[in-house]
Amino acid sequence: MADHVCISKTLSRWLRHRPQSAGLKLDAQGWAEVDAVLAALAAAQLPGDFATLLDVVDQNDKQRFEFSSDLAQIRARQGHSVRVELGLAPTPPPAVLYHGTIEAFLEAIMAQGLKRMRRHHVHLSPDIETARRVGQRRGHAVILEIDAAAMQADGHVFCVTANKVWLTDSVPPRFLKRL
Ligand code: HQG
Repeated sequence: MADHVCISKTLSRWLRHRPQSAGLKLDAQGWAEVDAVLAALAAAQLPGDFATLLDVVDQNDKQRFEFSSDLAQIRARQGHSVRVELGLAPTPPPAVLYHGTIEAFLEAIMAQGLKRMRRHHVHLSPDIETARRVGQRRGHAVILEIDAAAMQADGHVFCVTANKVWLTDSVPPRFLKRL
């Protein structure tokens, strides 16, 4: 299992942020060749067999990765800092969404709104529990409620990933409420 976490963290780094650090190439939709990923894992002294990779993708706590239908390619479902086009269709959001952050960021967030920072999108959660988990990565979580219905009425576009992360470009302060 320790191996699984290590492989998952390594895959996140390669498939979202630094493919070149492992000699990988991502196509425009973020896909890498599975064979190249297995070779890179082996070169990094990690298990480089397909069965383990299948297991890591399947068991991943947040379902961060997906295979192409022919299992020849693999990509991260979201969270990229490298330029990729995930090909997600705009989707009407639920009336409210949530974002977990920490107190230290609040003043800036309430002044500027939620910005995508180093990622391609602002990441929003469908429920408070998930938002709390996201915020807790950094300390004591503060939960913001987002008036997604009003944002959509205002022309903001939302997409949802297969693992239920809602993505949008930015959230202006007027749509944010601290819970
Ligand atoms: C904050 C993980 C100051 C924002 C998680 C957050 C999620 C601002 C941080 C996914 C700001 C960015 C995404 C502003 C936003 N001023 N701070 N104007 N606007 N922030 O990691 O949402 O494990 O890029 O509140 O579970 O924390 O990677 O975004 O604290 O699903 O799969 O700037 O990443 O998933 O941090 O997390 P991040 P996030 P994975």
